[in-house]
Amino acid sequence: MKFATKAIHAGQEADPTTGAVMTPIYQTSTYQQLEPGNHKGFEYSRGTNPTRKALEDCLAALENGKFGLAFSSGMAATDTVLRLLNPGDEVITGDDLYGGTYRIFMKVYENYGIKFVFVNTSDLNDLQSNINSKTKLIWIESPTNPILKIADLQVIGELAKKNNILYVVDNTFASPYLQNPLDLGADIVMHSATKYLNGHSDVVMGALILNDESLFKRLWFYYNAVGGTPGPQDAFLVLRGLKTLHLRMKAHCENGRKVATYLRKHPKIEKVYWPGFEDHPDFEIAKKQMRDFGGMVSIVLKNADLAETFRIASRFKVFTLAESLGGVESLVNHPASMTHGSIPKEKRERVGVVDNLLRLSVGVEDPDDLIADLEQVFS
Ligand code: P1T
Repeated sequence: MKFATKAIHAGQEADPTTGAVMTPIYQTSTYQQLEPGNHKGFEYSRGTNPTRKALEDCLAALENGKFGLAFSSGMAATDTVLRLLNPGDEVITGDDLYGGTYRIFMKVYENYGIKFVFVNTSDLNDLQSNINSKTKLIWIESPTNPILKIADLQVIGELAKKNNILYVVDNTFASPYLQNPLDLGADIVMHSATKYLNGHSDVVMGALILNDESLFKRLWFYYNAVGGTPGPQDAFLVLRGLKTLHLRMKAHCENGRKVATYLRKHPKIEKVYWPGFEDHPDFEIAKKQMRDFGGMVSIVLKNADLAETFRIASRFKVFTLAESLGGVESLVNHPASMTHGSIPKEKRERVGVVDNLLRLSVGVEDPDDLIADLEQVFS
């Protein structure tokens, strides 16, 4: 089946008891057993729930994987992967990352004796030269949050395989509509389903998708044992959101291109980060592994200090100043003080997360209204 058909149908059949076409919200914590162990595949909703199972099967289909696991947040999904590690292990990851991912690495798991090495994931030599016998995990965001750097997912996959290292790709910024890391060698795809997958900014959720059954069993153990799993109402909402993922992503990409192109010519903007520009340093890799370039655009304001940047960020009327991304509505975010505030200033500035950087999540409103909003902000 092709993407749009899977987005609408995968994992979902008419309800066997009533014929309901939409998967019901199975709002139950537990399931009847006729005798101990004799049940219909569902025992207790921390471990399994039919609404969540439909969502997990749909997510797996969209990422071309066999197994899907849904979590109560993207961070809970990340945490579950990190539980596979042991003290003394090393992780290679990117120098540009979501602030919460940096925080769980450095402020939670480093305390358990795990070492995190931050490299420029667009530079394969930097990545390769940091691999050693203790390296047990490579964690990649592509496009990165918020600088929109692109890593060559396939080449990193080959490196990971050769060195027997678990390889995870956080595919939140691209969504499975734009790229499928499992097809490029990733062992696990991670998502903040809060973003494009749900698409309506009304749920916080995470997901892992993978192919290997023994790895799935290890992850499922922590999923059930620790219990960071979402409720059925949220699973229903994300399942509904997925039905329009392909339509929304097309519109995000079109609007993203228009906004990025407009801003690039604007005299008040010093720099525009968007991987669809032919002179973006990673454009050729983006073109090779992505179907389009997405709706995330980051900008550096010309000659603006922190106070002026705050003034500009507060002036938007159609864009809303808020954390998060990937919803139908356009958002503007100030990474240095909001989403990436937990990264030390000197570390974030080294990769470009400066005080005068704003990140736009371009929504699916009429692009003329988005551009008119930018026009009034910068006039
Ligand atoms: O917020 P949560 O669903 O727990 O997902 C965390 C997460 C993981 N990975 C990436 C690439 C992310 O962007 C996020 C969440 N990011 C934001 C809230 C943000 O505004 O960037």
